[in-house]
Amino acid sequence: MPAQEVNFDGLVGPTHNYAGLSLGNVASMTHGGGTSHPREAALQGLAKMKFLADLGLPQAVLPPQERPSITVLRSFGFGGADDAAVLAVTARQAPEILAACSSASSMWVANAATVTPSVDAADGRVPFPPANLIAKFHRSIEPPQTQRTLRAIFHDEANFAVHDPLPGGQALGDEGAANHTRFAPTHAMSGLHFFVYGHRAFGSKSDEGPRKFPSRQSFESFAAICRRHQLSEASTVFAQQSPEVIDAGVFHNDVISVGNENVLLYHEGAFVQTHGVIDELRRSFRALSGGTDLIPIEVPRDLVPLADAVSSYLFNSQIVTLAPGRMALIAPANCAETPSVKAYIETLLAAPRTPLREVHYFDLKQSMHNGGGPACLRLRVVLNDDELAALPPGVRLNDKSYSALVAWVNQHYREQLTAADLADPCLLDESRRALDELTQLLGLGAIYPFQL
Ligand code: SUG
Repeated sequence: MPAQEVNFDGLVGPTHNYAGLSLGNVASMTHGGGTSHPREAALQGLAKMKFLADLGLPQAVLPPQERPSITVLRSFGFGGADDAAVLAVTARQAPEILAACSSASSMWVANAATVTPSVDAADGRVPFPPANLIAKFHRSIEPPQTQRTLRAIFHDEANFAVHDPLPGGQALGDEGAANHTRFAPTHAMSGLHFFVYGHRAFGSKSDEGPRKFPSRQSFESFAAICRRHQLSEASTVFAQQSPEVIDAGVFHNDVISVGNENVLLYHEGAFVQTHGVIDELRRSFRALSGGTDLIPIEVPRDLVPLADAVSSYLFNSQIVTLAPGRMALIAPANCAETPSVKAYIETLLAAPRTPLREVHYFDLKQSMHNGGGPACLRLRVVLNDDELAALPPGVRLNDKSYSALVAWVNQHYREQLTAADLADPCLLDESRRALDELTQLLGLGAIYPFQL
């Protein structure tokens, strides 16, 4: 059956702010304490979605989470007569917890789940295991709402299976699709799944991991997902992310490599024994696809130093298929502003040996300042025609829904936010009003704690 890749992009939530919450994420660490611009952030994300939809690519949206999360604050014992009192007492006693519970981090939906298409699944359904995001407190509170949201959108149990997140704490730390790449000759065909982990929870030596920054994704979490999704051994390849790149600020694999169909763009230093990993991917892909060759594109250090790769977010570009054998790079504007990266992209597009033919730069600076580029903002879901028809139509992006969402952002989002604003009870009310209206726009019914 025909199938297409649908990009589900996370809408930036009304509390988008810079709290410096992510150790190991250089942009988040650098911009912590700055003033954010939630309206601009949401409009930048929508502009990227609209561009992809206009290219003829199926595009959909995922709603943000409710923040600040009063549910989580109450569970920590911050009490009061009403929600405004809960905010006030938290702001007074533990502003750092209020900041963490106010993050709009659910916008980076590449971390929402690890999705594999039904063509690869034993039971013929698309599985959605919400990532537990256990490595960072502010993200570890996302999975319950992620699960409710996914259940509202992928409600048709004949076609979709929304799982529980992995249990197991740190040992099973899971960051979702940010560390997973699927290769296939075309999206509709059976695929090879590439899982990149930062560490092994069991049996590894202490000198094998990164020294400066933590690794978030464990080998064991992806092994569990492979078992749950019943992926065959022949259809999976595992690789360890290089500790050196984690220490340079590569907190997810999608900051150092990106794939699409039969193409993999990666930095020379991305993996432990990169060349061995690429050989294994080539062999496995050839065997699984019945002879199609993988096209690995290695970006050498001497053309793009690691620091430029991290600051420009070259590898957090999306690669999308425009027509058979023709792909485009959807890149952050920062790439055009980084001389080594800009020159590299120009050379790459001029080379006839890859399907990459065009580049489109996007100003996503609001999200980028927290370490989220084009690829972080989207969750790729390959859906066949039946599965596509089972989606609530309101989540698809088209001219009409785009205009409605832009008007919705302009009506409800603040122009700017600072840390002090997070304690403002009006911000909570505004956010809830916005989300309540959004669920109606998207046709999702009640999904948030304040609506239930
Ligand atoms: O988990 N930043 C996110 C960025 C996630 C990017 N996603 C992918 N690479 N797929 C993170 O580190 C920063 C929030 C703050 O500091 O306010 C943050 O959570």
